[in-house]
Amino acid sequence: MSNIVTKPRTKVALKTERPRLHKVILVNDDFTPREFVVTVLKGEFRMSEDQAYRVMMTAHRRGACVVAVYARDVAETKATRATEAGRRKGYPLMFTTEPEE
Ligand code: TYC
Repeated sequence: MSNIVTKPRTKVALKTERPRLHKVILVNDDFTPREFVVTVLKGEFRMSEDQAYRVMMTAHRRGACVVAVYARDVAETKATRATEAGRRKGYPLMFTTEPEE
């Protein structure tokens, strides 16, 4: 008879998944002036005039455009602030967020 004693060892693999980044998306509408969209993009997302104009025109032509990706709370805060900037002027300007795949 075998008298080998084996001690069970439990190994816990510590795997933490990196939190998903969230996209901020600019949604087109028919009322917000182009120049105002550019101003908001520059102010809230630290874009140059050129970058902001391109993003605004992409949303204008295609219906929506990804502005940037951030950690979830940052994306939500920026989208809310940018949407409120439009709301304060009476524009329906809209920024939304969604998780990256
Ligand atoms: N479509 C608007 C106009 O013609 C401009 C605009 C662009 C508004 C992008 C919103 O996300 C937007 N005045």
